[in-house]
Amino acid sequence: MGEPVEYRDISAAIAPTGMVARGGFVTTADDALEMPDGRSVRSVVIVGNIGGAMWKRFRDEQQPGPHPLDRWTRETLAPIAATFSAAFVHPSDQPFRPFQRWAQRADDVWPSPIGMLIHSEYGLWHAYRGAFLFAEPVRGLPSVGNAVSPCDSCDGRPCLMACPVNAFTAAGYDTVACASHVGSGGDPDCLHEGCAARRACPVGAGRRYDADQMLFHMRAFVGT
Ligand code: B12
Ligand code: SF4
Ligand code: SF4
Repeated sequence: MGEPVEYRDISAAIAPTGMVARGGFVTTADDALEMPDGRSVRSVVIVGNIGGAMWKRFRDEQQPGPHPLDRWTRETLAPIAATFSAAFVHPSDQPFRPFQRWAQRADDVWPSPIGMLIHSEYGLWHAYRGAFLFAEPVRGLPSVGNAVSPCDSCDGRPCLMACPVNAFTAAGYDTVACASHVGSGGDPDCLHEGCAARRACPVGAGRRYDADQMLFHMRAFVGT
């Protein structure tokens, strides 16, 4: 067994990529997670992006071909995970790992009425780019459970009022209605300006993605 891994060292190794360590958690038997060599996973560290901090580096380094952001995040993060003897999983790896449930154990984020997790400072302008899986406990994980969701005290929940096709229903998120509006070019122009519901949220407005990042994600979503 090597030296115990410190969270602050993982965080420092990720920082130059423009991505950030987003906390971590110690697993339980219910997680039933295994390392590639069959050992049990003892702890998980989540990696994500906040606002546009990752974007310029991705645009500078991206390679031609399909799913350039998924490839770049994987090719950037997996070697960093390996230096800590951690396995790497990506949010698009199938079967899908429960990244949103993991994120809520790792950091103070909460489900918003529109499905995305909200952070009290970054609002809806953050996403997950990978998870490092460790066979050992990671030392110095940040504590969680110190804050409450901004949605609890949000006046009028403007996110729910902004969608032109009421895609957020009691039964869940209506992907078909959403994608057909985004592809139609109708007003509001969610394709070029980003999801109107997400933009209506006042929390973390200063972290909103720029036009290039917004269009990239919306085009990836509707496949254009
Ligand atoms: C499949 C998928 C989709 C599908 C279907 C989503 C659905 N609700 O049915 C499609 C392609 C439609 C989709 C769309 C989007 N997605 Co998506 N998606 C995923 C993916 C790859 C798997 C989801 C899953 O089944 N997980 C497995 C289950 C077991 O995990 P879970 O944590 O328990 O599942 C949670 C979610 O299902 C969530 N949920 C329920 N309803 C909704 C509705 C929405 C809109 C979202 C985002 C989540 C959500 O509740 C569950 C419990 O917490 C995840 C990554 C991942 N691995 O989780 C991203 C993920 C959930 N997506 C994400 C995002 C950002 C989006 C988009 C906003 C992308 C964009 N355009 O920028 C859009 C939403 C469209 C819009 N209005 O803009 C982020 C959310 C980040 C956050 N802050 O929470 C994730 C985590 C990916 C990432 N890289 O960070 N997505
Ligand atoms: S608009 Fe209000 S309810 Fe909607 S996500 Fe933002 S803080 Fe939460
Ligand atoms: S992208 Fe547009 S149509 Fe889709 S959920 Fe957001 S506001 Fe509604």
